[in-house]
Amino acid sequence: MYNQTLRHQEDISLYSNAFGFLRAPLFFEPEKSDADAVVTGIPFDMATSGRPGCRYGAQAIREASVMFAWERRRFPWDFALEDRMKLADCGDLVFPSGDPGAMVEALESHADAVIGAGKRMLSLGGDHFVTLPLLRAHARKYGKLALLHFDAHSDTYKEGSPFDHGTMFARAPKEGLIDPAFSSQIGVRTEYHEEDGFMVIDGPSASELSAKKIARAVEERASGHPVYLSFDIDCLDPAFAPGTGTPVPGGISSAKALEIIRALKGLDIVGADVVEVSPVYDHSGITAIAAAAIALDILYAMAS
Ligand SMILES: [Mn+2]
Repeated sequence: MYNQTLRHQEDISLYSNAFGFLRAPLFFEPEKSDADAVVTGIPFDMATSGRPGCRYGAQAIREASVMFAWERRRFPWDFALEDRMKLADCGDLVFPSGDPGAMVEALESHADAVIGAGKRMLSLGGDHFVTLPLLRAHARKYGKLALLHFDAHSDTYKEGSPFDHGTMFARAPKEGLIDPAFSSQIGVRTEYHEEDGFMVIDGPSASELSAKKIARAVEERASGHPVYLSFDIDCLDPAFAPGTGTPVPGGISSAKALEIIRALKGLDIVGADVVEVSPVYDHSGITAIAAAAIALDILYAMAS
């Protein structure tokens, strides 16, 4: 079993052996660990409308994350994550395959236990549908949330089955989990409707505006409310993230996404996920590497 010190032993190579996200220790009962933040993989892609395969996403992000584990104080932050946040990885959610309803039940009860123990969650998808049960658990603990949503799609589509990765942000306001009036969507470049009530900084605007300007607009919108950050990797242009189910050309770069996250100051980010990484469509692991960097900067933003 790993412990925190192993990560820093210089004679251990970064890539070998078993490991959690950022080589964090593996705890299969995370609510009993002394970690401040818990990483959970969710190997679920049954709600995908396009190309499947993101059930393998969490494992690919973990594997990519080891490349960032050697940096104690991550560039360009002015503190080291481990000085403010103890991290554990509880592996992947266990649920009966072929039963999306059972996944929802398993994820809600897992998230209730982790959040109930006072820990923050970083969840690695899986398809974007996993955000809905995660929002339910977070709203039970924190009340109505402000959503900060990075995506090529609004995911507010009204049609679809009960398990559809394009419908969560139509359902979440109806269930009272999030308030669009406090919420922002960054990078959308497919059809969306203003009457859904979100502040949308669309793909071209997100490329053109400065990261600071975008971050200030998001903060103003969410001010005073607990924030749930959901990052669909297809927010990035397919040049930076080809390994995803529903890629849409015209997105922001990985550099811009990192700049926006790093510019977020004083947001109370109570939970986050990075979803829709589909390694079967990836090349050279670039999508998983981008997702791992984004996930790590989200943890820094949580801790800042
Ligand atoms: Mn999405």
